[in-house]
Amino acid sequence: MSLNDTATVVRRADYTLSSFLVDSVELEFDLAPEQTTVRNAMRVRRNPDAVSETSLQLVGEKLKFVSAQIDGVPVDVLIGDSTLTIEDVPDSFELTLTGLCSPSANTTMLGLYVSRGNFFTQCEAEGFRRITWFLDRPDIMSTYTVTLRADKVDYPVLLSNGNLVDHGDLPGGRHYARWQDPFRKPSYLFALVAGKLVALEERIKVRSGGEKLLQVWVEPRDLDKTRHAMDSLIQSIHWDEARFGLELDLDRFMIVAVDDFNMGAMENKGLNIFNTKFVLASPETASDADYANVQAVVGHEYFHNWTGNRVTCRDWFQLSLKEGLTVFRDQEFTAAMMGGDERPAVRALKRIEDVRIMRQVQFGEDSGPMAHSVRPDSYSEISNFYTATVYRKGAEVVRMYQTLLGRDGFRRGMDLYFQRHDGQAVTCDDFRVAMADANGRDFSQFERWYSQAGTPRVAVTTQYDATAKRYSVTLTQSYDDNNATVVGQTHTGPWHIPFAIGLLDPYGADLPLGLDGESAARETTRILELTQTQQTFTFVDVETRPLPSLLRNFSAPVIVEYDYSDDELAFLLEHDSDPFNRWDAGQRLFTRELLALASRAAAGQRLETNEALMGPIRRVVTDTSLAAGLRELMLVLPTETWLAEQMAESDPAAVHAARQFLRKWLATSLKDEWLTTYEDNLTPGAYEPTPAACGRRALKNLALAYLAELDDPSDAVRLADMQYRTANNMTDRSASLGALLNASAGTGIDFGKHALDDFYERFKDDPLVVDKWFALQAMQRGTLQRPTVEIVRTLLSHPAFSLRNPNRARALVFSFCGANPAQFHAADGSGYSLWAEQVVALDALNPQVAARLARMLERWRAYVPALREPMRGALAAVAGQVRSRDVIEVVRKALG
Ligand code: B3K
Ligand code: ZN
Repeated sequence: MSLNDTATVVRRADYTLSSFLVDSVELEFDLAPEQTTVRNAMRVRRNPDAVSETSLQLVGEKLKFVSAQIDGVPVDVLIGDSTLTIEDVPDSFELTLTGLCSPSANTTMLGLYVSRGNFFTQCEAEGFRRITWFLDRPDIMSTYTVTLRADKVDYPVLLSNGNLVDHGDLPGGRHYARWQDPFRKPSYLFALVAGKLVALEERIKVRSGGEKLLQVWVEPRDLDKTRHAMDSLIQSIHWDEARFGLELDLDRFMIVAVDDFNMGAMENKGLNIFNTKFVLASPETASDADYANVQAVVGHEYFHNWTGNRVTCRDWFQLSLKEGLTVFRDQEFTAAMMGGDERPAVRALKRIEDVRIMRQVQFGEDSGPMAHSVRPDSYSEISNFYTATVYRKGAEVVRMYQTLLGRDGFRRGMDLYFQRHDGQAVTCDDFRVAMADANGRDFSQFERWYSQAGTPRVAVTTQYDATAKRYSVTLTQSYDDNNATVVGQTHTGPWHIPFAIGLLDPYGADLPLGLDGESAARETTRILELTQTQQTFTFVDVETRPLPSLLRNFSAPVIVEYDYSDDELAFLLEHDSDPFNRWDAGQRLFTRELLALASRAAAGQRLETNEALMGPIRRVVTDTSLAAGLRELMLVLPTETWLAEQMAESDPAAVHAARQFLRKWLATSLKDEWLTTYEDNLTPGAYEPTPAACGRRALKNLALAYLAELDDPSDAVRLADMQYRTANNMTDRSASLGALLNASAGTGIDFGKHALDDFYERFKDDPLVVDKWFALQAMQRGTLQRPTVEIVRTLLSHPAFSLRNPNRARALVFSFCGANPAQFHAADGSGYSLWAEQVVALDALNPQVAARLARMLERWRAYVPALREPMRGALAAVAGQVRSRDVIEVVRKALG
C-alpha cells in the first residue's frame, strides 16, 4: 500500500446490524510454533432483526484455509484477501472451518503469537480474525468451548477463558485441556495461553459467600515478584463489591504475565493477559511508580469484567463506553487505596497526576491532526484510536456525571445501566441515558462531550459590589476551532460544563457560598452548571472582595482563563483548601515565569531571575506540615513538552534553556533547604510502597535532583553515590543514578559511569530493569560534546537491545523521541533521522507499536520554522516507505 491508495475508512454512521449471529463457538487448537491448526465449529443463524443476506461473509487474516463444512457436509468457499464467503447458506447451521496460522512468524503480537517459547493471544480489537475466520465484531456475542492440544513437556500449562472442564494425556507426549466460558462474549475477549508457567494462587470468599480461585501466572524465575499483583487483585475485587455492588462472576480468575506485549494489559474474560511491567514487582526491581501502576492496571483490567465484558461495545466507535468508564473506575480505586475520603490531600496526589497527563497528552492530541471526539466518527485503523482522548478524556466525561449527580446519583445510574444492559453490546448513548433516567435529569446537551472534539476554554471575569455585598462570576465558554476545521470536526454548540468554584476571604479561609435567590448560604465549594455560551452567577452576602478558586479538583476537562496576579497565585498556593488548586496555582506561577524566560532565550537575551518567585517557593520547600508527596508535586517544574505546547511556536531549545536556568537558580538559592529536605525525608527500614513513604522518597529524590544542578554538584554526587550503594529499593537506586548522569551532563565529568555499569551488571538478567537502564540513558541531558542521540545510536547496537520486544523499543527509542525533547529536536535534525529509521523498521515488524512512534512528529506544524521543515521532511520520507495501515493513517493525517 502506498500513501496514494485510498485507505478504507470505517464510519460510525455506516453501522448496521450483522445479518448473522453466532450462538456458540467450539475451538480446537493443535498448538505448534511454526504451524498451528485451528478447528472452529460455530452455530450460526440468521439475525431476525437484520437485513437478510443469502451469503455469509467472515473475516480472516494471515490464515491458510484447509476445509469447510456445513452440518458436516463439505462446502465451497470463496477466499478473498481477508475474507471467506459461503454462498446460499441455510437459516441456521453448524459451520466448521479448519485453518492454519503461524504463531512464531507473527511479530505483530496481534492474534496468536510466541513470546519466549510460550503461546499467547491478543484479540482486541481485530486480532481474532488472525486465529480463525469469524464475524469479528464486538456485537457478535457467543459462548466458547476451547480445546488446547500441545506437547506436554514444552507446554505443560494450557489456559483459556472460563472454567477447566477436562484435561488429560494424548499419545506422542502430548496432552490436552478443555475450557468452557459460561458467559457469552465478543471474540475480542477470547484468549489462550500455553507454556512453561507457574502460578501464585489464593482462594478468597466473595461477599455473597462463594469461594473463588485467583491465580497469577508467570515464568518460574518471576514467581517471587507476584505478591503485589495478587494483593492488588484482591483489593480490586473487594472494592468493586463495596463501591458498585459488582461481584466476581467466575469461579476462577487468572492473570498471566508476558514479556512481549503491545500495551499494558488485556481484560480477556477470566484470563487477563498482562505485560510483565504491570505484574511483576519487588522492592529491588520495581520503583514506587511501578508498584502504583501494577495496582492501577490490575484494577483496571479486573473492573473491565463488568464494564466492558458483561456490558460491551456495540462497535469500536463506542470504545470509550468501556475504556473511559473503566479508567474512571481505576482512578477512583487508586484514590481509595491511597487513603480514601478521609485524606483529601493524599487523594489529591492521584488527581494531580491524572490531570498532568490529561493536560499534556490529551490537550496536545486535541490540538493536533489526530484530534477526535471521545466517540470518534471514523477511522482507518482502529488500533490508532486507543488514545488519550478515548481513555482519559473519556474518564473525565464519566467523572463529570459523578460531579453533577453526586456519588449516590452516579451509583443509581450504574445500577440502572447494568439492569438494562447486562449481557448486551451497547453505545455511549445507552450509558448517558441510564445516568439521566436513574436521576430524572436531562443529559441531552451533555452528549456534546462525546461528539465534539477539542478542548473548551472557559474565560472568567468577576465583579464585586461592596455595597450590595454581591460577587458576580461570569463564565464564557469558547473553542478555538482552527484545529477542528483542519481535522474536519464540527462544533454544534456549547458544552454542559460542571464548574467547581470556591471563594477565599482575605485570610485565605473558604466563604460559605449562597447564590442569588437561595435562602441560606451553603457549601464552600459549589458546582456551577455552565450550559450556555455565557452565564453570570451571583453570590450574595459576600462581606469583602474574595479571591476565586476556579475549576476546583479539575471538575471539567477545560482550560480556564482568568487574569490572576502573581500575588494572587502565591496566595492560592499557600491557602487554597482545594489541594488540587493549590498545586495548580504553583504550576501557573512556574509556567508564567518559564514562558517569559523561554521567549528571552529564543530572542538570544540574557536570562534573569525573578526574586518575587522565591518567597512562595521557599515557603513550600520548608512547609513540613504539607504531605511530602504534595510538596514534591508542587516543586516539580512543568515538563518541557507541556511548556513548549504553551508557546505560539514550540521551541524546545528555548524551553530547555529556560527550565534549566530556573532549576539551577532554585538549586542555588535553596541549597541549604534542599540538603535539609534530603536528610529529613530518608526512609530507613524495610521498603514500603505506602503513599507516605513514596511521598518522602519522591521529595528526597527531587531535592537530590536539584542539588545535581549546582555548578559544584559535589554534595549531590556524594549523596547520590552513597544512595546508589546503600539503596534497598529501585526508586532510590534509579533516582541516584539519574542524579549522577545529570551532574555529569552539567559538568562534563563522568560521575555516572561506575554506577551505570554496576546497574547493568547487577540487573542484566531482569528485562524490566534493563529497560530502565536503557530509558535512563535515553532521557539524560546531552552535552555539546556528547549529544544524547549518539548515546542512543550506540545503544541500538547493544547486545541487549531488540526492536522486537515492545518494552525494549519503548525504553530506548520512545524515551528518547518522546521524553527528551531538547535532544530529540536537535537543530541538525539528527533526532528526526533516528525516528524515521526506527518507524520504518518497526512498521515491518509491529505496525501498532510503529504507529505510536510515528505519532511523535504529528504536531510538526506547531514548531518554530527552523524545525518544521526537517520534521515534515522526516514524515514525508517515512510516508514513502511504510506499508501498514496503522502508520499510513498517522503520517497521512500528519502531513495533511
Ligand atoms: N482493552 C485493552 C486495550 C487493547 C488495545 C488494543 N490495541 C486494554 C485496556 O484498556 O484495558
Ligand atoms: Zn481498558
